[in-house]
Amino acid sequence: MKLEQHQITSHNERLFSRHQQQLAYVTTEIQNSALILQKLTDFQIGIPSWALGTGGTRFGRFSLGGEPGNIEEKLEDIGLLHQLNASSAAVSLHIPWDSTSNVPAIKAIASQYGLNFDAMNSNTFQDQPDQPQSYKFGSLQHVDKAVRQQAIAHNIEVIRQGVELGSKALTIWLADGSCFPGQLNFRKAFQNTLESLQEIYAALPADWKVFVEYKAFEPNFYSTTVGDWGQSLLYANKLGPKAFTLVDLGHHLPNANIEQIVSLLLMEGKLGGFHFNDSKYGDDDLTAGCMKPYQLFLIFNELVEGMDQRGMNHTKDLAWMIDASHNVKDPLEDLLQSVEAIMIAYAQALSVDRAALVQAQAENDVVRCQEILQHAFRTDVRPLVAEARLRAGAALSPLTLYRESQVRKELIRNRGNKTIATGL
Ligand code: LRH
Ligand code: MN
Ligand code: MN
Repeated sequence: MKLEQHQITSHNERLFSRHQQQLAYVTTEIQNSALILQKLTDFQIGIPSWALGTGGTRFGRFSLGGEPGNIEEKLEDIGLLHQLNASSAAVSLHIPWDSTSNVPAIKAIASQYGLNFDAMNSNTFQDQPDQPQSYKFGSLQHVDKAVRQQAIAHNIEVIRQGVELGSKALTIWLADGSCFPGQLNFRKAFQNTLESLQEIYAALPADWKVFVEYKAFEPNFYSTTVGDWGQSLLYANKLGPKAFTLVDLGHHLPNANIEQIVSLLLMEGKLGGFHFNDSKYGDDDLTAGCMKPYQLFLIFNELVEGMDQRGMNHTKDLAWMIDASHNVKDPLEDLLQSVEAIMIAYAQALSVDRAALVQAQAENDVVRCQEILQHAFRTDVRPLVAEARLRAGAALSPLTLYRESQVRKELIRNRGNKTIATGL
């Protein structure tokens, strides 16, 4: 389903005068609002193909209805999000959850909606029906070379599919690790994993990147073979210039200082991209910014500062992706909320008075440093984010328009009430 242009226009007309008042106020408050608007317009966030259906938990799943049953319908849903917010121009696929058997058709649908293919994800954390070897005791780390070879071949196949679609990166997340002390020789596991990654790296096209995603826990609960940013960085450094670390916000031990990690990875030129989400306990995969919006802002503060220092392009030089899963919300509404939260944090970080902060830091004026950051965080930049959307032909309030146009009802009418999206 697609929205008609007149639906967006009449929605915007209704909200316009209120929006104008709010915008007038914020543009007097923020010095560099023109620059922020331009950066917000350019900024695009990749939507994970696995977030478009209700995720469920291991205790159950409650179908929402109207969920996409194949990649074509997933692209249709992301196209709708992009129509609403003009900031969701990419999809991140997960193989084999997504089947790319009909590449020309998939590409045609993607270009019809103005979508690109962000990083491809491989899956060696589940056994597939016809595969000869099992990943029960790991994949790239496995003690048995035949298992490692199978996992390597899968990753190379994912690269091949990505090349056909026009993607430029592979994200590898491994469930590899151990559940009990003594189960694994850590060094052997590391070395096996490195050798396996080297074979995958050798298959990367010249203009591709590989992202090594780390996670401290789950499904293994004693050790994880790519357990933190240090281990991921070790692999990335040993692999070479096309290898980078990917930060998933939910993959750290409690209270980790993620913004400091981001700052140092940027300094080393080894930050590849993000999986945005939020969490209270573990890898909760909740809506970005729903629990710790200040942390999200602090992360963006480091990103803006570090990328500007290195002369990086805010939009193109990192892979910005969401990784979320929804149990009680309409996933499309949730994704609209996540994108909005990310854009807000980005705009706030862009509004930080950088020169004043540098000076306050040099003078060890701790109070002033805090005031500068919190002033930016506490300024309501939502009218700027809305204005960027308006200029791009999207909706002033995407969520309101989504509900007004009864999108879910229409999707249920088209796809049925008992639907299961492929994925988690
Ligand atoms: C692992 C993870 C990884 C997977 C996705 C489904 O927790 O974050 O990125 O590919 O979830
Ligand atoms: Mn992830
Ligand atoms: Mn995760």
